[in-house]
Amino acid sequence: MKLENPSVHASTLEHFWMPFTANRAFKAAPRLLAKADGMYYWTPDGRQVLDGTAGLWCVNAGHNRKPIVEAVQRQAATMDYAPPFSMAHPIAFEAATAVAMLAPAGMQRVFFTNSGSESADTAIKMALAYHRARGEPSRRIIIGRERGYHGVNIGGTMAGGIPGNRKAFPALMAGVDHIRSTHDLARNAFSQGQPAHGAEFADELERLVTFHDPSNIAAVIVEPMAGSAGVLIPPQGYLEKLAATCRKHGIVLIFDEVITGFGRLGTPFAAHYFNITPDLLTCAKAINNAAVPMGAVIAKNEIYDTIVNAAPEGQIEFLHGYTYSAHPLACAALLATQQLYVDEQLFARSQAMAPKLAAALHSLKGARHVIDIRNLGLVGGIELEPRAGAVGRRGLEAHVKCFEAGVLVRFTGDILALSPPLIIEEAQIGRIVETIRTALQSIE
Ligand code: PXG
Repeated sequence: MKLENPSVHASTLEHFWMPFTANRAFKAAPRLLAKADGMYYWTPDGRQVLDGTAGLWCVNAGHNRKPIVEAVQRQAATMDYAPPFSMAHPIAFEAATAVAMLAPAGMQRVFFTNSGSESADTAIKMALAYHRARGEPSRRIIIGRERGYHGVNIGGTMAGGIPGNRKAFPALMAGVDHIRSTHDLARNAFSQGQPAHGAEFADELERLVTFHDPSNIAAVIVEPMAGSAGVLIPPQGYLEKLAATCRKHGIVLIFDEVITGFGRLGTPFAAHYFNITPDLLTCAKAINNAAVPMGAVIAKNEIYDTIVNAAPEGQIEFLHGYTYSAHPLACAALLATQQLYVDEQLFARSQAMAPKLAAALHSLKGARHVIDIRNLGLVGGIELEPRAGAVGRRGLEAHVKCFEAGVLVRFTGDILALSPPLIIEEAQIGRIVETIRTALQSIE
């Protein structure tokens, strides 16, 4: 059917209620992207913008890569959609196998979702279902961490630790508790890689476990490296302590790897980077280069076996799933993306470029407004001194100045974040960092 109402086609900004956006400010001065290729975006008026953020931490292979584009086109023309409940299509199994092959040993069961938020909520449900299947249904408390981000669905909102995201929803907040953030500027400012101080922040988990009693605690969910709340790098020894406490008390450890998954730290997952195997691992974004919405929860085989074997034969074991779980287009994009990661050895490339990014970033020490610089893998964080009485303004203004100068940099409050596609060249790293330096000079 042809749309007859011409207003449907008229270009207006008012109808789209934008996510995580100051709608009124944005619509007064929009920043739009209309085209992308490799390391670059283009604005509708044809201005080129170097992508320092891989979209939103997700386009790890670079934009509009031909093998991915063609795989999605082929799949769209072959079979647009097939139901995933008590039915399936072959590439769903191929896609799960590709992810399982990359995952840590013993974690070869893959549940598909459509986003990082859905992955967080799915993982929380899996942890609760697992304890129930094991005969310990009293384990219901979920422990997150201050400044943690696990998306915006109900489970992720309650387990998350960003006050602004939580404050309007007090009724959701029963049954959760939080350990403190590891951010410690006084001791760790300008650390390179993992900071030396702060392993003891993990001791708080032991305190909460004692306080609530282990028999009531289902899971701990943390980002191994927290991205969206401002690039918070785990102190040396911290994750090891968290994992040991979980193991000791039979608590399910969930790593939220929505940002760290698929090469961001130079390894398939942060679990490999830190050599710690969680019980559940959530991912999304770079799983298929963000070409089609997709996420996944990777479960320990034992969790799958426990839940599945607890149900009577012939009954659905885990009453959960999405209409678009393992969507054929998303699976096609996944397979092409994973092949591209292998063909171009992009995880190794990420590892090789990490020290170059770190050196360039840390050259900003002493630049105007900079109070900390953090790095891990192909991730950088630059913390700015907040302007008195206007927290967050400097971050926003730096972001806008960089965008006007042709470089896309992410900001969260007064922290600038970098997470470029893994195909980035050294000269492009230099350009990003010099653009930031100039932008910081030009703002108050
Ligand atoms: N977990 C983590 C660790 C994330 O970073 C999500 C879950 C949610 O994923 P979805 O696909 O539902 O958005 C994320 C998402 C930022 C920024 O500014 C980061 C995210 C989302 C929005 C902004 O860094 N990450």
